[in-house]
Amino acid sequence: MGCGNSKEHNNNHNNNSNQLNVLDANNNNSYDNNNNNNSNDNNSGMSNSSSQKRSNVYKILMIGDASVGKTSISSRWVDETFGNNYIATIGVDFKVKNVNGDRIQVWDTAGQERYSTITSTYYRGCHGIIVVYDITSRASFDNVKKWLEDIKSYAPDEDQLSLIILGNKSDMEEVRQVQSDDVKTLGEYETMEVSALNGENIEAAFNMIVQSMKQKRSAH
Ligand SMILES: Nc1nc2c(ncn2[C@@H]2O[C@H](COP(=O)(O)OP(=O)(O)O)[C@@H](O)[C@H]2O)c(=O)[nH]1
Ligand SMILES: [Mg+2]
Repeated sequence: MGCGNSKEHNNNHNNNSNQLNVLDANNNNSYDNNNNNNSNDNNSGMSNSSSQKRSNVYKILMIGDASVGKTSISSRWVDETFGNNYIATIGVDFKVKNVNGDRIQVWDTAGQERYSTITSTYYRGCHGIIVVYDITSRASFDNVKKWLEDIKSYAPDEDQLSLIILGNKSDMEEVRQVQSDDVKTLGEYETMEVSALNGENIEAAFNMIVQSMKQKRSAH
């Protein structure tokens, strides 16, 4: 079940557990705005899982270098907006979107990716991981390998995990540094190019990972 425990990344973190529900103060209203039938679930931070029907909750993590568009992708899918939020993000938090009665949590890192302080705490209990790179940044693509290694370390039971690799900013074709085919060199993964800006493939990408998570859950 879930994503493992195992080793810590480095030792200057300690940690986000007190910050887990701190995000952009401007953005408080966006949580769970797709949930219109569960009024006593206030959905801030981690404390509410006991009030949820566990079997209907899925946790997806957004992973990838800073500035690749993790937050933008999450906002595009959950809030159907782009660009006017998350001015300064600290800590980690999640948003929830209801999909046919399933509650999909999308956990977003907020700044830690710059300092390699994403640790096992963040990976714990996840069902899906979205690894994001930026098609206009070769470095962000090269680092996908590092993120995949992290997943191997922190999520030992990969069989139980749904994973998709997204190349974001497909709207910026003219400054592309990563060719569409390059992602195949990473191995056998589900991949897609998306744009949080114009929405291309965002719904398709989340549909794919949600379906995969549901299949894995129902298979055992
Ligand atoms: N052109 C374009 N810019 C994007 C896209 N997604 C994000 N950005 C921009 O890239 C920058 C970083 O996005 P952000 O979501 O904060 O990245 P994060 O650090 O991975 O969360 C911001 O200036 C966004 O407006 C996209 O699909 N297309
Ligand atoms: Mg972000």
